[in-house]
Amino acid sequence: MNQRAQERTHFGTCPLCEAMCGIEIRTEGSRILSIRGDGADPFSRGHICPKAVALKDVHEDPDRLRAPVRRVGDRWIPVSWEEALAEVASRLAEIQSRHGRDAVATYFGNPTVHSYSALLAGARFGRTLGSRNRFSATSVDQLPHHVAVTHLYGHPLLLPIPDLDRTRLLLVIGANPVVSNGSLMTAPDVARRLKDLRARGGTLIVVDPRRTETAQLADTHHFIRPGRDAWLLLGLLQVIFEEELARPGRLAAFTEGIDTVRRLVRPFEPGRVARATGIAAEDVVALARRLAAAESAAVYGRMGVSVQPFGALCQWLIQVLNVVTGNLDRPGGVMFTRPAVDFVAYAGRGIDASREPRRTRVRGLPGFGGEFPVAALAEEIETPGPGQIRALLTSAGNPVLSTPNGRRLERALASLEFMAAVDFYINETTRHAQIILPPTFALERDHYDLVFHALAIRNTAKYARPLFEPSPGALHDWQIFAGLTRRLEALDRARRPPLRQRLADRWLTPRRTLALGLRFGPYGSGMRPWRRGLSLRQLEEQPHGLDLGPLEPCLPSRLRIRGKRIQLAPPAITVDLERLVREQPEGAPSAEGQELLLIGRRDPRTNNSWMHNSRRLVKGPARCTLLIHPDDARRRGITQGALVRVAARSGTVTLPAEVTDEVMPGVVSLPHGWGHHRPGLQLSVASAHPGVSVNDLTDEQRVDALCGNAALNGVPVIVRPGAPPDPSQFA
Ligand SMILES: Nc1nc2c(c(=O)[nH]1)N[C@H]1C(S)=C(S)[C@@H](COP(=O)(O)OP(=O)(O)OC[C@H]3O[C@@H](n4cnc5c(=O)[nH]c(N)nc54)[C@H](O)[C@@H]3O)O[C@H]1N2
Ligand SMILES: Nc1nc2c(c(=O)[nH]1)N[C@H]1C(S)=C(S)[C@@H](COP(=O)(O)OP(=O)(O)OC[C@H]3O[C@@H](n4cnc5c(=O)[nH]c(N)nc54)[C@H](O)[C@@H]3O)O[C@H]1N2
Ligand code: SF4
Ligand SMILES: [Mo]
Repeated sequence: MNQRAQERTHFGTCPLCEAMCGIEIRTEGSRILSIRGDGADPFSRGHICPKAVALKDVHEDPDRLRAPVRRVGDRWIPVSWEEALAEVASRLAEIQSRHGRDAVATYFGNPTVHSYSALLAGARFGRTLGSRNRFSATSVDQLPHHVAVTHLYGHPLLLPIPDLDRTRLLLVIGANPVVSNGSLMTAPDVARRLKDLRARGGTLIVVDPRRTETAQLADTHHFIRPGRDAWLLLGLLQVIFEEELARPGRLAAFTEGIDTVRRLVRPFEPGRVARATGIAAEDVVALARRLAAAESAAVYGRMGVSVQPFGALCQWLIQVLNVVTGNLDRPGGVMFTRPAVDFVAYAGRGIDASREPRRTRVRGLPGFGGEFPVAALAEEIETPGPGQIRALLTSAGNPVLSTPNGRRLERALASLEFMAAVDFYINETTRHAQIILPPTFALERDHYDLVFHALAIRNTAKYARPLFEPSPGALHDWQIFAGLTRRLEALDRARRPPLRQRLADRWLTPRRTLALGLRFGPYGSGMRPWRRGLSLRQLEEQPHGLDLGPLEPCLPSRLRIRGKRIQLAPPAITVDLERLVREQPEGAPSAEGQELLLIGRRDPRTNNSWMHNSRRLVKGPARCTLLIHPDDARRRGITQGALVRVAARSGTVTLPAEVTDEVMPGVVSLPHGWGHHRPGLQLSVASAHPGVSVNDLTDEQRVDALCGNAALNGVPVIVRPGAPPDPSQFA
């Protein structure tokens, strides 16, 4: 045999964020020579960001676990897969038999959504486990979007997507796609697409408490006081109705409740809105007129308007604005996708959002889509009584750094009877596990974006074969979940479905499920039922992906609600207007007030909490800094680069200040995903660049009461010149 390893070129999809960039990877044997953008990918056209190259670092990372480990005291010792899987299954089953099914909780993190096989097998495992204590990163993220669109359109994934390449006006509220690369709007190379929008005479308007990288590309940027977006959105609607500018067009034929909206928004006149938001009344009026007059327009709001106390109200108002201006389901407006695996179409009728939700045991927070808000996790572990959580399985998540009040969650994790993690790093969360089950990394598995094709600004489909064979004995996420599911079934007859079902489940691997999903999808030319849709083979023959065309109007048929009529003013959401007026005093916080409002930010070289072990992503000046306006800094005697102490109800952190007028007065900003100073991590690079965790300041008691989503933005904090770091902080 030829001893020299062969050079190969492989085409795949970057699995790190929602942009689905095509990548070209050259390898020699098991070595990665280079990672570049795939110029032949019809969607991403060669674009990548610095993180794609760091895939190599994670792949080669010596800190990454390759085999299961068990914690003995503060040491980790290797165990066989058989032993590890058997122990996890039997401990979970045993705790459930003593304390009931709900005593075992699960938390699924963000990378789950980037792996179709983990998603499918994880869901199956959850059904077999049978606990209602399911949590995920959804409730520190996009939960309000799902709630709003389920009420309006009948399915949590019927999310209208900005028709970015054709729109004439894009209003971006609380999103920074130039850095985040777009979210609930898969749009690779989004910065170029935004520049193209302006080059074709279109308009980009950004509303954000920080003059972001996206704002710098915009025609207009408005600062807004954190958390006051609902006021702005209500004000825009008020002007549109007051000036008779509403033009729902063909949508009127299947939309009810427009008059209710008109009545509800009447009190929110621009003067009041200005006092609440800090945006001048004439700017509110001008913005409303512009939106109404645009040939086509898309209002788009993301994290800034989701993870705040009125997230669901905001997301509903954004939908309403798009409807009353006639921009829903219109080219250049916001449109529904038609993905090649079309789970919305298979769903029949979606979730009935008007049903009274299940509520958490301790605080009574509402559930949604079969899970509970993660802001309730720590108290559900700590509060004794029937239904108390005594064991936890986390997968692809790092809630100690990514959910509010990480300090409290850490204490709660340490008090569990048992914890297991499906993850390949020993990080701030998994260090609390007794057993860690490490799956293969993304480059060793096949890839299809089940979720993000359904959220993309164009219909495309792309399947990638694994770049590398998994190393001998390694298991994929889905195989770990299948193994746990099988063992739980074997331990307990009551969990065992009938034989026929079990055989079907065995046969229906994630890959076969994907193949079937494609076959039943809307694309393909075959007339025979078994030749319908796309075949997986067809996709395999197109390593750069298939372009299936621009988004197309599809209403009302695509609605998943009874009677195919949109109820624009669902009472379950509109009641929240009372809370808004009650809880948000109109004026600005008093000038004497010592408090500043803390917001988050993202950085081009981070991916939530877990890529800081890549040297190329952490090198250079520290990026975990507190942005503070010069006036606020001066008043507190804070100078550029000096250490500051930031205190909130949940805790205190100390970090360098970056004095800049890029944030508005009264607002400070900290990125999330840092805080690698905890003991017991196996993250040698990250631990040398620890930063502090913003979620040691955020508050698990601050949620959007309507849906339970964490209110991570707009946290009141006190900022003082800082002493050197307090050693107790590192305990
Ligand atoms: N580089 C990088 N890219 C990422 C990630 C990452 O960690 N790093 N994470 C990925 C993930 S999981 C997601 S969900 C997406 C998120 O994608 P985005 O939502 O686009 O990302 P953010 O940077 O959180 O943008 C939120 C914006 O809201 C602003 N904001 C804060 N509070 C308020 C407010 O009260 N009102 C208004 N109007 N604005 C406010 C912030 O200043 C910020 O600019 O990014 C993804 N992409
Ligand atoms: N304050 C504040 N907090 C935030 C945010 C914010 O803007 N501000 N953003 C929120 C958002 S949008 C999100 S999505 C969450 C993310 O929250 P999480 O999903 O809880 O956290 P991640 O940092 O994405 O952690 C991912 C974990 O998955 C592991 N991992 C990576 N790939 C795989 C894989 O293929 N399989 C398995 N099993 N594990 C894998 C990594 O090692 C890491 O431990 O954070 C949220 N937290
Ligand atoms: S933008 Fe997202 S998908 Fe594209 S290369 Fe960067 S991390 Fe990967
Ligand atoms: Mo996210």
